[in-house]
Amino acid sequence: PLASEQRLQFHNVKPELVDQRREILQGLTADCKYVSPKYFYDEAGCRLFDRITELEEYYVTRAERSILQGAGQDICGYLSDKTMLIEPGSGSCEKIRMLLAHYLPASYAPIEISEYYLERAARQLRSEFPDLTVHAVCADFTSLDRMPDSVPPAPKAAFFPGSTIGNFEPKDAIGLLANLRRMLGVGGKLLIGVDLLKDPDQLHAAYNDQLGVTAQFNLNLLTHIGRILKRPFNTGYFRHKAFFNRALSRIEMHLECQQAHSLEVDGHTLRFAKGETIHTENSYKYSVASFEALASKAGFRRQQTWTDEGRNFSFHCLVA
Ligand code: AVJ
Repeated sequence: PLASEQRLQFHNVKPELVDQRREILQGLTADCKYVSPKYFYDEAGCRLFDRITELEEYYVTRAERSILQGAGQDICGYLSDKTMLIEPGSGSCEKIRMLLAHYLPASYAPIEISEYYLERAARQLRSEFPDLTVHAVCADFTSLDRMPDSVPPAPKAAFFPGSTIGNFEPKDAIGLLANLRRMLGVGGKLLIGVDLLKDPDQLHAAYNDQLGVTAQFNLNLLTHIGRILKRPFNTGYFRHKAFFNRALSRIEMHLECQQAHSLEVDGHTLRFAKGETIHTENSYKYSVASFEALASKAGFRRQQTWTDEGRNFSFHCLVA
C-alpha cells in the first residue's frame, strides 16, 4: 500500500497571470464586451456559487443530486475500477462522493482552476476516503488537451457533472468534448450532467433569485478581474442582468453599465457607455436529443441517460 502522502499529489499547471490579463483585456476591448465565466471562481466566487446551489429557485444542483443519489449504483456500473477518473472543473468535489459511495476508481484526478477550492477539496476527500489516490491538477481545463506529464499514465474515464458544458457555445462545447475524447481514448466513458430545456419562467427565476445571490456572484467577477488587472472596478456602476435567450436556447448573464465611465488599464482605455453590457456567462439548455447530436459531433455515442423525476436535468453515459 502507498504511504498516505503519496496518495495525494498536486500538479500545478495554472495559467500565468500575464496570460489571464491578456485574455481579460481582449474581451473588454471587443465590440461586444465579454469575460469568460471561469473568472467567477475566486475564493469569494466559489463561496457565492456554493450558496447559489442551495437557493430555492436554483433547481440545477438539487435535480442532479437526486439523479446521482437514486441511480448512483447503476451509473457506477458503467465504470471500471481500473481507470483513473478525471473531473474537469471539480469545484468542491461534492458530487464525486456520490459515486465513491459505490465504487473506488484506480485514482481520482480533479482538475480545478481555483487553488483555494482544489486544495481544500482534495485534502477533505483524502481524509474521508483513505484508500483513494488523488492527483489534484490545478489547471484551466478549457485549455488542457492532455494531462500534465507528472500525472502517471492510466486508462481514463471522465466525470463532468453540473452542466458546466452548458457554459460553452456549441462549437466550443464540441471542441472541449473532442479534447476529452482524445484524453479518454476509444471506448472511454464520459459521465456528464446536462441541464434540460424547460419553462422560461422557471429558468429566469433560477438566475434572478430573490435573495440576490446570483447578482452578487455576477458582480464579484468584476472584483476578481479588477484584482488580476491591478485596477479595481467600481461595482456600483454595474447591475446584474440575466435572461433566457429563446432563439439560442441559453440563459445569458451580463453586467449592465449604469453610468458612462472609462478606465485606464495597461495602456488601454476601456470605455463603458450607459446601458452597455459585459457578457459574463451563457448557460445552454438542451433536450436529450439536442445534446446527443452535439456529443456525436465530438465523436461520442450516448449509451445511457438518467433524468430526475421532474425532468429538470439529465445525466448521460457517453462512450468515446
Ligand atoms: C456551474 C455553469 C452550471 O450555468 O447554471 C449559476 C453557473 N451561473 N448561476 C449554471 C451559474 C449563475 C452554473 N454552472
